[in-house]
This record gives sequence, C-alpha cells and structure tokens, in this order.
Amino acid sequence: MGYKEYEEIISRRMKSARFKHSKNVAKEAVRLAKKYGADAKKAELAGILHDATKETEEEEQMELIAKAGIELSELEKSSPKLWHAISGSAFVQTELGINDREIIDAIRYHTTGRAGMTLLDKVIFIADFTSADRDYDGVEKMRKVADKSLDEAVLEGMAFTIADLAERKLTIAPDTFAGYNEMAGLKAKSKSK
Ligand code: DGI
Ligand code: FE
Ligand code: FE
Repeated sequence: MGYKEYEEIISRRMKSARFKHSKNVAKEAVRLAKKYGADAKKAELAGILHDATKETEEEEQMELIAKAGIELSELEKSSPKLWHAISGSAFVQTELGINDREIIDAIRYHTTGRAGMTLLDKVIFIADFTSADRDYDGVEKMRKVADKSLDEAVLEGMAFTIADLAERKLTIAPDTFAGYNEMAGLKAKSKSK
C-alpha cells in the first residue's frame, strides 16, 4: 500500500476537519523532513497516519492496543488524550501491516514526545504543531523556531504542552518530562560552551 491508499483509509475513519489536519501534517512533515534530512517518504506516511484513531471509539482503541500486545501504564490508562497516539501506532501495525519501527514510533510518541527521539519522531511532533490548520496563540513563533532549529522547536513544543497541562492541573506523561529534560539539558550544554 502507498500514500494514496492510506489517505483513503484515513479519510473514512474521521470527519473532514481532522482529515484535512492529517493531510496538512503530512505536507508539513515532508517539508520539515527535506529541510532537516529525514526520510520524506516515511514523514509523509507517518504524517497522514498520525491521528488514525483520534476519532475511534475508546473501546475499539483499547482492543487495538491489546491486539498489538501493548500494556498501558496506570497513568496512560487514566489519560484518554494519550490513547490515540498509542492505539494509532497499534492500528498501523495490526490493521495496515506497517512494520517500519520508525513510522510506528513517530506515531506512538507524536503527542508526548520521549527521551531519545529519532529525527522522524521530531519531524512528526513538530509538523503537528506547525501544520497549516493550526492557529493557537504562539503558532507563528513556533513556525519561526521550527525554521531555525528542529531541536529548539521540540523543546519549545514540550515546554508549551507542559505549561498548558500544569495550568489545567492535568497529569503529565513521564515521556513528556523525559523528552523535555533531555532537550532542555542539550540547550543548557550548548549555552555553557
Ligand atoms: O491529536 P492532535 O489534536 O492533533 O494533537 P496531539 O496528539 O498533540 O494531542 C493534543 C492533546 O493531548 C492536548 O489535549 C493535550 C494532550 N496532551 C499532550 N501531552 C500530554 C497530554 N495529556 C496528558 N494528560 N498528558 C500529556 O503528557
Ligand atoms: Fe494527535
Ligand atoms: Fe494531530
């Protein structure tokens, strides 16, 4: 299966606004991949598929996760917003037969990030923040940073998410903290040089 087939499958799983978002993320992911030397083909596939199960019933998401043999932590169980990234990575494996670890992981960690993010993880994480349909306060700054440094943009995105979640007194996934600490540590090191 190729991009067009995946696009067709995705279009049937969600409303038109989210399908548009998915196409925009795929497009932005290709742009960032070319700019930062990631695999543009994988970026396009991970981009169109990243929110594959965002509009899927919770019960079906849980079935997909179980079928892929993924065990949720207690915190993940109690954070429904995180489920679609996990069930999405399960869906592309068990239902689409994708076995490319880089694509699977980029989808799995697109919401939280993680420590040791691959180049493709970063491209998808940022494309989701800077896609054409995004219009949150600060999106212009995010786009500027993303054009300067992918790592700076990942740090900016993680800081943004953590601040927003803390403000709303929501749980913050350990992967989010681990990713943030790693990127903030890199920045601190480069500053002290
Ligand atoms: O699926 P999208 O809307 O395109 O974007 P996304 O996958 O980044 O999801 C964003 C949502 O996920 C937003 O409501 C904040 C939430 N989120 C992100 N990181 C965390 C989180 N929620 C919890 N509980 N913990 C996190 O670490
Ligand atoms: Fe998402
Ligand atoms: Fe998204």
